[in-house]
Amino acid sequence: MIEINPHKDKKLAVLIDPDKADDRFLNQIIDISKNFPPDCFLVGGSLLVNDRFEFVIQFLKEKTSIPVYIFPGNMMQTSPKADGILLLSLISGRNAEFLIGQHVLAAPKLKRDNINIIPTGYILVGGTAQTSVEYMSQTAPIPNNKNDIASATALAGEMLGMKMIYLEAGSGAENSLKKEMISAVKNTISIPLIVGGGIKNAHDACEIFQAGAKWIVVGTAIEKNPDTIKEFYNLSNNIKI
Ligand code: 1GP
Repeated sequence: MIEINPHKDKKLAVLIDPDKADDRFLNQIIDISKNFPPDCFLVGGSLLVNDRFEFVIQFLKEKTSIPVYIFPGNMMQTSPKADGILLLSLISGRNAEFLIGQHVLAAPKLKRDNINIIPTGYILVGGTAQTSVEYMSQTAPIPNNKNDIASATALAGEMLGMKMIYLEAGSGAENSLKKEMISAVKNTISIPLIVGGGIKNAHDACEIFQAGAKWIVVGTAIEKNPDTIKEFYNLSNNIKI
């Protein structure tokens, strides 16, 4: 993902949860993306109940030329059909399974698949309600007012060789992350910062970009109304709305 549009300073990733993406939704996304293409699609989810993961990746690959990256909820979510994978290590947590265990299980297949791997330090930040990631990973998120802990965690991730830091409020979070925390992390690291969770509109996104995020990830808002891709697209391309 790092090499996608290297000259753009604000990038939009649309998160597709295969369980929530029926054929009608996917076709809507493809239609809108013809004129308002996001910089990439991310595919994945904390828990996938239906068997649509491979299908969604293949569908997106066949219908668009927009890069498709896997955003794995666990290491069963891999596919050679994707352009790459964010190899997430949940560095805010202390659950060895999500720091390294799942990666050991997936490594041989990822090598066989010869897939582009982006080592990503994944930092979960708490909000008002427990999120799926928090529950599924059985890890405590960083409190959302502890900018120093978030910054030190991100820095440790960079020092360990991560290529990106993903600051996550959790899918469907009531509020997106506070700009003070985003700025603090941004000012501490020199690798690109991705921010996601609870971004509902261009106003939220604008604040997050201004605070220093290179990428925003939007899922729920687009599931609720696919047309919101247009406003996120305009913002990430510096087009006045
Ligand atoms: C979840 O950050 C992403 O991992 C997207 O969150 O669904 O709230 O947009 P939303």
